[in-house]
Amino acid sequence: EHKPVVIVGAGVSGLALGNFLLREGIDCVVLERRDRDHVERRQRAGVIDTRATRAFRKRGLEDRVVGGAPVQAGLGFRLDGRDRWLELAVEEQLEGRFCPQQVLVRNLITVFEQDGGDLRFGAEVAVEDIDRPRVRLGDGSIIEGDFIAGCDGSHGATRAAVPEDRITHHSHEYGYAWLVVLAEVPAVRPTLLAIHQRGFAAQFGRGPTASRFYLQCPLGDTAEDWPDERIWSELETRFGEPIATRGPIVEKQPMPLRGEVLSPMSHGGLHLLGDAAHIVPPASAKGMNLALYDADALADALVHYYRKDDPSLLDAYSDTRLREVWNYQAFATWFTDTVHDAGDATYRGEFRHRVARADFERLFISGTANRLLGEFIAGLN
Ligand code: RFL
Repeated sequence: EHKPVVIVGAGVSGLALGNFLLREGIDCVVLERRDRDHVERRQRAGVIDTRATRAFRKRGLEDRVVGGAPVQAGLGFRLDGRDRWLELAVEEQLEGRFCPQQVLVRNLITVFEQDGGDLRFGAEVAVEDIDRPRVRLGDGSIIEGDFIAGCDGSHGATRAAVPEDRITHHSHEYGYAWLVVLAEVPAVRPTLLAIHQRGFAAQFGRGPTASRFYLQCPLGDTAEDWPDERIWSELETRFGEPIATRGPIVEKQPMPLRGEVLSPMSHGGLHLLGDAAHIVPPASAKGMNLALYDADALADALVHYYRKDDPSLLDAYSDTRLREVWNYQAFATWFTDTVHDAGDATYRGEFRHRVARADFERLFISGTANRLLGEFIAGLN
């Protein structure tokens, strides 16, 4: 008799895994501590890349789940206040979509419920045992599973349930922060990345009426240091052009940029996915996508286990995922450092500044460098 796969957390990784397992007829339950409204409103990422789109397509879910305009064939930079359009040579990149994370999450919830999935909101999980998988809910009830999928983010209960001597935390601080701003302003261009001596800035559309703005700022800055007027004028300086409309700012919060990897990602009957296992800075636009690749890989491994009685893919889950996670950490550190150092020379000095400029210019000169960036953006490297 099989027990369910207990999925902790209804973010992108938990909901994607739940839907994948449901399609394969594998029994699962998704447990989420917040209420539905909170989960459906949480605005974060904005791009589903090619590889993640294909994971939904492979299981017949693309049309029901992935919405939004196709991504562009390149990236729109402003270098020292002037337009520099970087055309990307990788055609496959164009299968990605501008899909705000909360739209994806809402679609995943709808489809999971339409297909008869067991999803419980307001269900805060405490992990009782990871070797004989067992969790306890707030009301004291116990759920046993064949496996626990830890999809509960970087402050969740599953990663914390692993004894310290069985897990290694690798972390990296970038040394600067981003002021993360959400405003009711339509994006003029789908992507705008400014490299400027005063620091990096960016604007990304989040649906037709909202934008995310990012402003590089020193570690330790608080939201109070950034009155709305200062945000707008600093954005205009770094973009080198006026902001057409200044709509209401609905959220602003400084976020130190960091990378983190927990190793291994599997412990007995517990497998970690998404932010529970690894963090990449938003500059890489890979956080949500890595969470989706994890769900894709774990679903494949579980199908193999249940259908063919073959645990080999499950046993290999951590090693295979970590190889790829480190590859994307490598991309994230390179891309993040390049777009910051190519602008502000004060953080890491004139030498790194010039190296970063060379790294940046190479993307326009070398087809090979351009292709490599395109592969990472598509998620196909
Ligand atoms: P999630 O989506 O945070 O979901 C975790 C869920 O677990 C629940 N939970 C629990 N449930 C039950 N019991 C417990 N004990 C629980 N503890 C926690 C939580 O309530 C939550 O619902 O994690 P997941 O699935 O790993 O997905 C990861 C992504 O959400 C994350 O990587 C991205 O949002 C990162 N990210 C970006 N990623 C991109 O790919 N592109 C971007 O442009 C991008 N921009 C961003 C971002 C993250 C941001 N923030 C706020 C961290 C911009 C921002 C500002």
